[in-house]
Amino acid sequence: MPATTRILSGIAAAAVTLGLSALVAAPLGASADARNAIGSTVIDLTPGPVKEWAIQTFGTADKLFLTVMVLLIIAVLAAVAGLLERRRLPIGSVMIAAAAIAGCVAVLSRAGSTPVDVIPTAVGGLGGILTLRFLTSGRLTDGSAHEAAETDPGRRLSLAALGLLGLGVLGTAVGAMWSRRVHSVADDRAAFAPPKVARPAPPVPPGVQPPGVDVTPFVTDNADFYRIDTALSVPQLSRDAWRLRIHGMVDGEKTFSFADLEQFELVEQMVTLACVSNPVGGDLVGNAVWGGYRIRDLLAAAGVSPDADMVLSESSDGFTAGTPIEAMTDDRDSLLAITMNGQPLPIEHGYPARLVVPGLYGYVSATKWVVDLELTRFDRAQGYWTPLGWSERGPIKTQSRIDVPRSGQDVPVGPVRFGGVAWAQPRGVRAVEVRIDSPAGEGPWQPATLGAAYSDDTWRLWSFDWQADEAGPHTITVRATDNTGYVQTSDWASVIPDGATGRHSVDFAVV
Ligand SMILES: Nc1nc2c(c(=O)[nH]1)N[C@H]1C(S)=C(S)[C@@H](COP(=O)(O)O)O[C@H]1N2
Ligand SMILES: [Mo]
Repeated sequence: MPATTRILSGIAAAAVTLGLSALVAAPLGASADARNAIGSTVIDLTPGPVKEWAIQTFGTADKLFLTVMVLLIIAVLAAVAGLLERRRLPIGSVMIAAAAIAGCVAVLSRAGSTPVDVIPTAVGGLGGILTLRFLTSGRLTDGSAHEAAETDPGRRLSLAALGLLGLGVLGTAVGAMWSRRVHSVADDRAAFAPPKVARPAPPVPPGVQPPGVDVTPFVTDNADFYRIDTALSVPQLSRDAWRLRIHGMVDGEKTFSFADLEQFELVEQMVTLACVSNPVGGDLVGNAVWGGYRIRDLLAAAGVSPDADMVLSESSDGFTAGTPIEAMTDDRDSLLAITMNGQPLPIEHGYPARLVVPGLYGYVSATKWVVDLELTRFDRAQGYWTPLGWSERGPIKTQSRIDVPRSGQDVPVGPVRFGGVAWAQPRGVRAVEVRIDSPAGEGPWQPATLGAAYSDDTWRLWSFDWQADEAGPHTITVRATDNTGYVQTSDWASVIPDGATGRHSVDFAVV
């Protein structure tokens, strides 16, 4: 049997394994999907700096990258399994069995899995082994002596392997579509009419958006809002299935259903969320009106012990964040949010409920698909990112960004308006200054024009009118001053352990 046929047989066996397990997993849901479990385990086991590199390099496409990598690794292992499989020495089959067992272990190790969830992987593994045994059995080639020479037995074998490969791919696609149909909460979300808001967010004053310059919109559309999380498949949690358990250092444990929440006052808040992984000049920051219930009210219902100093929140897929209790209970009104810009939360932003805490990076506060709040202490518990090298506290740093000009842009000689955004929640932005340097020398810091302030928990847009008269390369740099009088530092710090510092600069040319 030629090596290419062996490799093809191995890959066909892997495809059958994946296809069969996807089909059997469809009715059971994401918790029974071994690829998902293995991918999530890989994410969890990846060292912090490598994760950070993936976020920096691929941004929101980091999961696509992981999926492609996993498929490549599977293909290589499958080729090796095919090459090693012999009629009497089934090394390839043993490899498939080992992979299936590893898949079962990964499935069982995920939050919320049950023993039934290993069935698809076991069935898939068995199917893969039978496929590989069949293709290497010689059943398709041995008969050749008796048959007319016109069907080349090698060709017959390759066609059979290709056919099985195609079936495997088809099974994977059908399984994925079927699973989405059965488990998607898109309909549940579409049917959700949020209750009446008792205290709407104050209206946006005129003048928040600088005119005549294409800076980021003051309110970020839900569709444009950055998304960062460790979820390989977006958790599908219906309002009926959702519960929030509040426990730990409390007077009495409480569990709320979604309907139970209506006993609390629904309030709206405009809050700018920021990711600790946002590099200087990056776009992992967004501003939205969040509607929800004050976490303070929910915690009060359970009665918090005075010794607790952390709220450890957990999502349905096992992500955790450790938030200082005062950030959850003081008058910044941290929310268990159920709406975003007047819509039910988008599924990828945490439907049906998530946390929104003004002033703290998302990794220590903004748990999406949140189902559990444990009152505990910083000396007893840690959130997801802390053991990976991130700081246990994550207050948002004073930052500013240039949106116009874009890097490398040509600016015609004459008057031009530049602009961007600055944030320092919960302190608020007091001033923004820009400096324009050219080969002729370093320019002075000059005040930018600030858009109207909405609140200290939201970003502020700025613009700067400039007369471009000297052709050639230029660099614009920005710095913000927050309401404590602190001027954004020029010292560069990496995003690890607690957020980047430094000043954003953009090179452009006057032409
Ligand atoms: N369940 C869950 N919630 C999560 C995360 C996560 O990985 N899983 N990531 C956090 C991080 S790091 C950030 S910056 C915010 C991002 O929220 P967004 O995706 O809605 O912008 O979500 C937070 N909530
Ligand atoms: Mo983040």
